[in-house]
Parts: sequence; C-alpha cells; structure tokens
Amino acid sequence: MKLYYHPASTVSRMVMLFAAHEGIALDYVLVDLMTGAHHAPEYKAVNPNALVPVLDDGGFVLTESAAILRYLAGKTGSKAYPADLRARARVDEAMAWFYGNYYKDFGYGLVYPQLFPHHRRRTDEAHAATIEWGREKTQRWLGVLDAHFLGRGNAFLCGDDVTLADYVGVEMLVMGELVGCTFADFPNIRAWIGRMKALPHWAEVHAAHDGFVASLAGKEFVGV
Ligand SMILES: N[C@@H](CCC(=O)N[C@@H](CS)C(=O)NCC(=O)O)C(=O)O
Repeated sequence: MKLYYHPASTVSRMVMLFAAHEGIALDYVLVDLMTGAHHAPEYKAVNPNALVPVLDDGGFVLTESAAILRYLAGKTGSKAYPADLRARARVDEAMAWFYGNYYKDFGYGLVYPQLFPHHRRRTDEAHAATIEWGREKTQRWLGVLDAHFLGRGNAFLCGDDVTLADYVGVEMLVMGELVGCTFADFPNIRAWIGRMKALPHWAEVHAAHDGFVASLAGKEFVGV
C-alpha cells in the first residue's frame, strides 16, 4: 500500500502514527507541499483535491484521513476502531467532533492565518478579528475537551485504550505548537498529549513537525 503524504501535514501524521503502531507497512510517497507538487497534473490525477494524504491499496485510491484511518483499522482488525456498535459510535463521535467543530476554529481561525500568507485576511483589522474569534472559539472547545472527553479519569478520549479518535485529536492539537500553544489552562489535555507523546514512534513521525516548530521559535504568535 502506498501513502502519499507530507511529514509536516497534520492529517498525514495521524495515518503515519497509526500505521507505525499497528505495524502496517506503507510505501511512503512524498508530495512536497512546499514546492507545490500537489498541484501537478500527475498528482491531481491521483487526488483532484490536491491534498494529502491519499492511500493507494493496489489501485483502490482513498482520500480523507478519517476514511483512510477507518479503512486501515478495518483491514487489520485494529481495536483502535472497536467492533462493538456503541464503542465504535463513541470513537466516531469524537472524530466528528474534532473534524467538524474543533479544526475549523483552531486550524482555520487561529493557526493557519498566523502561519500562511494565503490565509491572511485583507486588512489588519480583519486579520486580528479572525484570530481573536478563532482563539475564543478554541478556548470553548478546549474546555469541552478537557472536562467532558478527558475529565472522567480516562487515559484516552474514549476510555483507557487508544482509539482512532486519539490519533486525530492529538495531531490537531500539537499542530498548535507551531504558534506557541501550550494548553496551559487545560491540565487533562496536557496530560493526555503527554501520554500520546510517550507512545512508540512519536519522535520519528514528528521529526519534521518538530523542525518546523523550532524554525518558528522566537516569533510572536497568539496561542492558547
Ligand atoms: N479533509 C482532508 C484534509 C486534507 C488537507 O487539508 N491536507 C493538507 C495538509 S494538512 C494539504 O494537503 N494542504 C495543501 C494545501 O492546502 O495546499 C483530510 O482529512 O484528509
């Protein structure tokens, strides 16, 4: 199986870390987002969205990180995506929460506008208002994450075992390290991130991310 990916991509890393934990052998095909390789016609023939990641399992081409994670978990029978209907529904619920609620405000409201020129708003005032909005909404979501998902004495989002929701969630949070987020007001979140970081393969999967974070050290950002 091939995975088209970029190592600094949040949604690529979810799949990379899960695959590493499950011992799933993937042939990694680098799509260099920094040079615009994802806009090349050859890549758009693979994924017309011009985004990573993409899984190619013997010609079965699958986009969307959530679908890829579920497909790989199904293929290996991973307990990270439990077979029990209600346990699986909890994992789906948490995954949907991150993609639908959290990411839009945190990623598109707070992180990306501060990092990428094409996310910059047209005026300074509009730009500052976007970031303030993103920060406020993010604070609210983090409160829910800290108290509701992680506030029941559970080690991971859906209980005491790592599930697909943890791979999704933790990558969406550590992305914030790029703009100096420490989640200082949210002890359960910090502890959970620590537990995820202590799992095997974290360092190798996050080498590019860590380098990106280090390259931004000393810059002024608004974080949470
Ligand atoms: N919904 C997609 C999102 C994919 C996505 O946004 N990928 C980013 C990397 S994190 C990308 O390829 N960005 C390239 C660009 O925006 O030009 C998924 O979950 O797989």
